[in-house]
Amino acid sequence: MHGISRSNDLESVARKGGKLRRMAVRIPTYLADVRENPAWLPMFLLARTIPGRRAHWLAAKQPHDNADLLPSMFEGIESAAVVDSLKAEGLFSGLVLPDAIHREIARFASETPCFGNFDRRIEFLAPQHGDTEARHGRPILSGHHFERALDCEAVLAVQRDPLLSAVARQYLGAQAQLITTRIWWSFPTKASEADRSLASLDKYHFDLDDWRMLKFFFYLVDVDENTGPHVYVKGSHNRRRLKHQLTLLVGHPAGEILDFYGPDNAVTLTGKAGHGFVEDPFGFHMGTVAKAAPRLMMEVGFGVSKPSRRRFHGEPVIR
Ligand SMILES: O=C(O)CCC(=O)C(=O)O
Repeated sequence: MHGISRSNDLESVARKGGKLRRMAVRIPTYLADVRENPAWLPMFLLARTIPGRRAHWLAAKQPHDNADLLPSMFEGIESAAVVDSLKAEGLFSGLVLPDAIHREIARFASETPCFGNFDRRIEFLAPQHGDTEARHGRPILSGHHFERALDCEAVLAVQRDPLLSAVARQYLGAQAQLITTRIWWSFPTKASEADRSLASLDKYHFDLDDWRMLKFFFYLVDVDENTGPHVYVKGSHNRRRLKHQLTLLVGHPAGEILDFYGPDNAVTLTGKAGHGFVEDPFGFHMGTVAKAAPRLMMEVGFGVSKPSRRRFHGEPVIR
């Protein structure tokens, strides 16, 4: 009995040490963010609390345009239906990219070198992932195209589609603006916990880059249980344990999340190439590590504040 409680004590010390380390490594980035934009600090401290968010939401301006009248590649999707689902669940799944668009982006992503593990020194073509790992002698979990994504006309067409901006304005308010566009590979590999955490994989977390955000995701290859599907916890965008509001950490153990929201609310999003969904990333979500085949994904993100020059994923900042 004594042995068990002692080993539990040691585990808890190790866990807390891990948490402190995770917070400590981010301090230089936080300081750079405050220096660049002092308004970042109140956001960073208060946007994780439900009252702070609700207060900020009161500043949302009503949009007056009707972008549903503009031609969109997402035929038959009404922005109001998407927004209703986002408000209720934090998630709408059911967007479909035209075949020509997702095939063009996938071709571009296979033929354009990407950067492994967010490191610009590891540059390779996705089909050469195995050789590249062997050459560098380390697992390569992700391959980002960074600013090169914007050389692909099909990427720009998705980014500029009027449905995306209409949904963003109706959900976030008239201040909504495009902040990120990225395409990236997630490769099956044996990655360390630190690499997985950097790639937002295998740990429920929420995003805290702005007071109010929205992220559109599109699969560019078929994604099943073995291809690293994205997971979202429905309803977690507007309900939060006090404990998870009063900590600087954004990632939490699956047990704590599933106990609070119920396992049935964790939706694993699988779908064919072209399948898309949109989520409020204040809700808990995560990617999972691909087991059998690489996943290629596109993200278009919206926020309401001046985007910081530093983007976590190194993608271009749209001004
Ligand atoms: O790769 C994924 O599915 C998750 C991405 C993610 O967590 C994020 O963009 O915040």
